[in-house]
Amino acid sequence: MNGKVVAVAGATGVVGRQMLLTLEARNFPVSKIKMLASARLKGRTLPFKGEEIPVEVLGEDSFEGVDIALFSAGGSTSTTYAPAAARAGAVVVDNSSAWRMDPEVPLVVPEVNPEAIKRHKGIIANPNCSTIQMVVVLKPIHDAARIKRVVVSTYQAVSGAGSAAINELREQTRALLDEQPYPPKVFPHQIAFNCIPQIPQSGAFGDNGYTSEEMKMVNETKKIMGDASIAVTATTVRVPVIIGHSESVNIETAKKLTAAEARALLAAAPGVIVEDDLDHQRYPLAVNAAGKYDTFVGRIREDISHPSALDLWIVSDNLLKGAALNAVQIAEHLL
Ligand code: 25A
Ligand code: L14
Repeated sequence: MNGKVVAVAGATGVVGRQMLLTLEARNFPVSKIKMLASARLKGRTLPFKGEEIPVEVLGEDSFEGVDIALFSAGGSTSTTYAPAAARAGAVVVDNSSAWRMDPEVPLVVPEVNPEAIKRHKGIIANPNCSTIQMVVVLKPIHDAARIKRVVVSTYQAVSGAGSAAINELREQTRALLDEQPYPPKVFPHQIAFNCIPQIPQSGAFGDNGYTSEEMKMVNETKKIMGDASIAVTATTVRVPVIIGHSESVNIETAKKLTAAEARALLAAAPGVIVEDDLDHQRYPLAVNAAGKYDTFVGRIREDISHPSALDLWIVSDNLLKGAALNAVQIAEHLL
């Protein structure tokens, strides 16, 4: 038995459940698993490797003997409990935004900056989902041609906002098809048959007019890539998709890359699959990326409005590479 004691904080959530499935699917060496959630879920059980494990209430005393703690229970929970877990001797991999921009905390995408992991002092931050799938594609392009500026628009799935948001899209779609009213609850406007340019749905806009999701893409990209000179602007949009974030990305480089050169660089990049066959109408789609570990890129072309820029379409499963898988990959590096 040289497996690890692993705790999952927020185990009952949409991301927490994918963490459990990913630990199982990748045969992570687990000697004991602790399922942690809020008091509301007390008495429930969750399956792991064929066993039903009782859900425990998350508290300061939950982490005795825990080696690795995966957190996905929101920012305020991580702010309160991640330091307690680290003090108890666990290494925390935190999915929330609470610690990401703390200069003492590494912000890691293993395909991009694995070397940052060893600088941790007990907490490692998992980046924002939209940022993760973008930087795995930016990294090989930056190494080859130095990125000067990125302009991105996202098309984000409702699962990023949790299980109540998934229910709202499903129930509202059904209601509207039946010509019944369904007033929005999770989202500020109707999400069925619509697009909402505000993520998170509950967040205020900043003084500069950007949302916090947009500013995460700006700031986290610079930190993960280790290059504050990369200029980024983002518009993040919620669309009526259940799983899979899509992104339209324009990348201006110092050195010109042809579309063929970019395609070759991306075909060799870890965690990236080029899906770009116009003759057969093949390009990345959210419904195909759902359930997959890779980040898919297509519609790779030279920007006709600029001498040295590319346009790309990037899609990945927001709950896997965007959250649970990236966290488990970080934990694998800790082994
Ligand atoms: O804005 P915040 O605070 O930063 O949080 C944003 C939310 O985004 C998700 C995560 O939601 C988070 O709560 N999230 C975080 N990182 C993400 C990422 N990288 C991400 N999403 C995408 N990508 P979630 O639904 O995935 O998970 C929430 C989990 O956290 C547990 N939790 C919440 N508060 C807690 C806590 N655990 C311990 N202590 C606390 N104080 C939460 O457990 C869940 O596991 P739970 O017990 O609160 O609820 C579990 C299930 O209950 C149902 N449910 C949800 N909301 C309600 C509800 N039932 C009734 N009423 C509700 N209002 C759901 O079925 C849920 O799965
Ligand atoms: O910062 O789609 O990780 O609502 C993840 C889910 C941000 C919002 C994060 C979404 C959140 C995002």
